[in-house]
Amino acid sequence: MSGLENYGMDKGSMMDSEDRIEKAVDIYISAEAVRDMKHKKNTEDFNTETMKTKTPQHTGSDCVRNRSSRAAAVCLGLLCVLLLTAVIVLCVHIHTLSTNYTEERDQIRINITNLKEERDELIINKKNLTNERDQLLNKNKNLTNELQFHDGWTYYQSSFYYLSNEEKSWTESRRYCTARGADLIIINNKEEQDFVKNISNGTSVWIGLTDSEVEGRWKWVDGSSLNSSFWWSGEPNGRSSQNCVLTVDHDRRWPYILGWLDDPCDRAYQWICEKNISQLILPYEHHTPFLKQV
Ligand SMILES: [Ca+2]
Ligand SMILES: [Ca+2]
Repeated sequence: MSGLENYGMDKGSMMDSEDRIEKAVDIYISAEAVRDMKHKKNTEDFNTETMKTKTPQHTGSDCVRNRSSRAAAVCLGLLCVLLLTAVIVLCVHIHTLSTNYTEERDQIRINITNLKEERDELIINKKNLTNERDQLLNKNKNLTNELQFHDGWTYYQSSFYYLSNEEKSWTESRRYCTARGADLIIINNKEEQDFVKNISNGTSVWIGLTDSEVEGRWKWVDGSSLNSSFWWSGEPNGRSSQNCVLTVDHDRRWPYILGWLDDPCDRAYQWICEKNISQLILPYEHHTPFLKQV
């Protein structure tokens, strides 16, 4: 009995021991599991904390880099746009300048052409003026040579006048004048009449006025009609018997007469020749040598 009991007891003890062992094992396993889980949890918590600690830093740097990259790209784009705009503006400006320079160049060429034409005209004008100057110098030389024979002639308002010392008929008097490239005086105005009065020195002189062609139609020796007249009172009065005119200024024979008279052309009086300066300027070979026979 005791043996069985012991055996029973031992068997019961053994079973308890096994249960305890199993329980202990279970507990151990549970503890290990709990420990593993705790360790795992701690590890996860650590990783989580690490992530929490590290993630913000990692994310901020990327954002900064991203922003910097975008800013750089934007700046680069703006710079490209600015450069492109500058290039376009520069090209337009260069094109405009080129167009302006082309127009100015063409205008300058036109001006140069015009200036060349003007220069050529001036050269021709200079040549013509030089020729005219030479001709005038030659005429002046001829005139100077003629004026060397100026004795007895008086210059007044573009004409030379010659008062004769001798007396001749109207026709002979005129012939004397024309033989010297002159003619009997033509009195155009009061000043010339007064001039004649001054140089005639109280004598009566033939002037170049006649109505020998048509009675009463007075004409000067150059064919011009009578405009200004200085007839003495009652003159002309000779009709067809008196066809030539003399001017009288306190002549000793008629001291009371002061003016023009018609008188017979064959009577002898002094006379006055007149030659306009323009006749002296005519080509020397085209007129009668002046004054050489005075
Ligand atoms: Ca008459
Ligand atoms: Ca008369």
